[in-house]
This record gives sequence, C-alpha cells and structure tokens, in this order.
Amino acid sequence: MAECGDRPNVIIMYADDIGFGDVGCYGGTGIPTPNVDRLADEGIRFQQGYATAATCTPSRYSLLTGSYPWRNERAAILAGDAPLIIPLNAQTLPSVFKEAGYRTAIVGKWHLGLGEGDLDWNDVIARTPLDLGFDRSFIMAATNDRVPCVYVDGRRVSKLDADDPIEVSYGESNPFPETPTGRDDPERLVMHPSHGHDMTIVNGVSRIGYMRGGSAALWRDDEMAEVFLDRAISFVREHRDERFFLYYALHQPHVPRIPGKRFVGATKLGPRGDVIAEMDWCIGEMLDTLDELGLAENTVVIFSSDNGPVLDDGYQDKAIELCGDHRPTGPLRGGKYSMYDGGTRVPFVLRWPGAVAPGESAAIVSHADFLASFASLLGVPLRADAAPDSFDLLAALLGKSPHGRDELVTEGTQGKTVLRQGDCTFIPAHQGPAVSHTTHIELGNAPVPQLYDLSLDIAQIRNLAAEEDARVAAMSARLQEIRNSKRTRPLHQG
Ligand code: NG6
Ligand code: CA
Repeated sequence: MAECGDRPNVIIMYADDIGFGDVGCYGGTGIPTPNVDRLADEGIRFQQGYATAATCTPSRYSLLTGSYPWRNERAAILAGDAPLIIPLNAQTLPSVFKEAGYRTAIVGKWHLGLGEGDLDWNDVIARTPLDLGFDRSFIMAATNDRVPCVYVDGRRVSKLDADDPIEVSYGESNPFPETPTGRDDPERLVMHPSHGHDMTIVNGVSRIGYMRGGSAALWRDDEMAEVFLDRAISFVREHRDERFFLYYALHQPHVPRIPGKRFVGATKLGPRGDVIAEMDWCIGEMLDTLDELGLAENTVVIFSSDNGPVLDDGYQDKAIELCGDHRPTGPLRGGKYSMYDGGTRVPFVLRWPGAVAPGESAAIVSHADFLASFASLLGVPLRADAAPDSFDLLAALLGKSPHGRDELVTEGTQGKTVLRQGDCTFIPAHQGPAVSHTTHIELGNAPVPQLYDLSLDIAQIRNLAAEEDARVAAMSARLQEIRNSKRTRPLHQG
C-alpha cells in the first residue's frame, strides 16, 4: 500500500439532495446504484457522515470554507443572481490544493453566488470560483430550478449571443411581460409546479425567478448530466499527468428531475428514481475513466450529498406516489430542510485503493472536515483565520482510526442549529411548523427541547429531554457557547 505522503488526486462527487437511504450500499432498495455501491465496496462507508446543513448553500459553504454556515448570515439558500458569499481572501478547500501545486476544477452546481451584486450576465463576471482557488470552473450559478438557465464557463455565460442579452430578475412581479410564466401560461408546461416554481418558463418548465434573452445559451435539462460529465472527464484526462482536485457537483436528483432520454423509465420510481440512476451512471463513467487512465489507485474518490432527500420539492413529478417501499432517508427521521438526522446525515463514501482498506466506519465526520484533513495530508499550513470549524480527521477519513468528532453542530434551515455530542443529539425548542405543509417533511420544530440517543434510537422517536434536565441544560449552554465563539478548530491542529 502507498503511504499517505504519496499525494493522491482527489475527486469529490457531491450529489444534490441524495438521501442516506437512496443508494444500495446504504440499504436503498428501489433504485439500482451499482457504481456508488462499487465505490463503497472498494472504499470506506461512513455511517455517521454529515453535511453541515439540510440545504445546499450553507452546506456547500462549509464544504469549501471549513466554517459552520451560520457564521455567515448570507449562507442561506441563495437566489440565482446573488453575489458571491465567500470572501476572496479566504483559504478554501480548492486553494489549499492549489497551494500544494494541484490543478483544481469545479464542474456542476455552484449556488454560492457570483459577482459583487447587480450582476450583468452579458459581461465578464468579476467574482467566480476562479477567485477562490479553482483553476477551471464550469457551473450552473444556482440550482436547476432557478434562472438564469445557462452554464457559466469561467467568467462568462457559455454560448451567449451578444445580440440576445440576458436579463434576470428576482423581484415580486414579472418585469418581462412578453415571456411566459407558469402562473399565467400553464398550458405551455411539460412539468407543472406543485408549490412555488411558477415564474419564467424555460424548456417547458417554470422556474424560480424571471429571465429573458440568452436563447442560444439556455441549457437543456435532459442534456445537463452529459454536459457536466464531459467537462469533468475532460479535466481529468487533461491533467492525468499532474496532481488534480476536482469538485464534481452533480445536479441530480434536485428538481426539476429531467433525465437524459436513455434514463427515462430506468426505474419504477418515476423521474426521481430515473435521475438517481443517471447520477449513478455518471459516477460509473468517471470511475471507468480513472481505470482506463491508470489513475484509480492513487485517486481519492469521495461520494456524498449536500443535504438529505425530499420527494415533493415543488414539481408534480409523482415522486411521492411512485416511491413504493423505497425509503430515501433509510431509518432516519426528517429529510431535506429538517433538524432531524434525515436532513444532514448523508451517504459518505471514500475510496483510495492505494492507501485505504475497504470497510465501514462509525466515526462522526463532517464535510467541514475535508479542508483541515486534506491540508494535513498535503502539508499545507492553515491560516489562523481559516477553516474555523474544520477538524483534521485524516486518520478517521482514511480508516486508520475509529475516532471522529466528539461534537458537531448541524443546521436545519433559517440558522436553526442542533448539537450532537457523542451519541446524543439535542434540538432546542423552536417555533414553526412541525411538518412543512409543502414538502411534508418533519422539520424538527417543537415547543419543547428534544434529546435523542442515536445509538439506541436512530429514528429519533424517544425524546429523552424531560428526563435528562441536566444534560439538556449542558448541551443548550454548549450550543450557545459555540454559536457565540469565533471558531471550534483548535489552532494547534494545522
Ligand atoms: C427552495 C425551493 C426548492 C429548492 C430549494 C433549494 C420553492 C418553493 N422551493 O426554496 O425547490 O430549490 O429552495 O434547494 O421555491 S437546495 O438543494 O439548493 O438547497
Ligand atoms: Ca441540495
């Protein structure tokens, strides 16, 4: 086996809304995921791997900055025209790789903002992933249900015709009356919204936000998987003889779920199942490429998800009706947007054939920990102001130690946080609906505090708070202390 010092390539494959129970290697039954399962067979399957938040922007903010998201008040689900929320001088996950001499790229979903505000999509974009340590960037700005429905290649919208400029608005009403919307022109829709998503129609799908122009630049939803995959594979081929870091941010299975033609009907679960099958195929293509190039042995491949699963996230795509016995969260409670574990505990697989023995781990690990852990692997010192909540868990991530974090803070939505200590998880009392009336997900809001022992009660059914006053008080105080602090990473670590 190779030594850790051999400096591997690293690919993080980050799915959008895949649940803990969605893939076969975590017990999923409804959707074939042979490639994710293969990755798990050949690598380590973490049973307690967490995103830092139950939605995308905060979770990805942590992945790239090693900071809990609530430290930045702008780290909440962003509009498609929001400015970049990561400071330009931050030491980030890609910048650490860059400091170590790696070639770095992002392909796929971004959702951390672009520009400095009041963005002109027709001009050079001032602030992009290229300013945070990525050498290459081919992204969608926000989500596939938000305008503008275009790819951004480096600092420019891809394939934009200068004579057909793009305009974008996230105002209340439609400033472009000649452009059809889901609200006013539902007869034009091929996919209908169930809640929200009734603004500008692009490719027969009404989105969040208004846009006009840019016809030649518009993406086709059914081609998105291949477009991103091609870019991701090209980057790997191009840099096969160098060291590289690739953040491959897959768009599946986020709404609107529109698979490529070959995957229509691939599962019995309808579009949600089909796009997960498509995602798995994309992963297989990447793994095959690594094999073909002889790179598999010394490439760390990570598969995970930005947040937990949701069935009805705003379109009538029969995800609930066709789900059958498949349980997207597996045994966990809640889902996307939730303070329960279903919001943030996600599939988390790491493969490095050259250095890591296959197996399973119960260590508690967070996406926020990649930054300090890879910095440690690469010997890149972290600045004192960097990665405030990232722990060097290299030994746990490589399966050399069963010990991960003792303590972890996760976020549901709206900055509502949860503290995990050992096997116990504490959810403060919160106002708000217990169940979202749109997504039907249990959000974790309750008028009383909640305390669960996850080692005995993974489904978070038995609230121990009433019988564990002292523990509730201590965890409540500790959560407050962390929220008032500037950092949790000990400085001697990196
Ligand atoms: C919500 C959207 C949802 C999804 C989510 C972001 C509505 C009604 N719902 O506001 O469809 O886009 O934002 O998802 O608009 S995430 O995975 O990027 O966090
Ligand atoms: Ca997501």
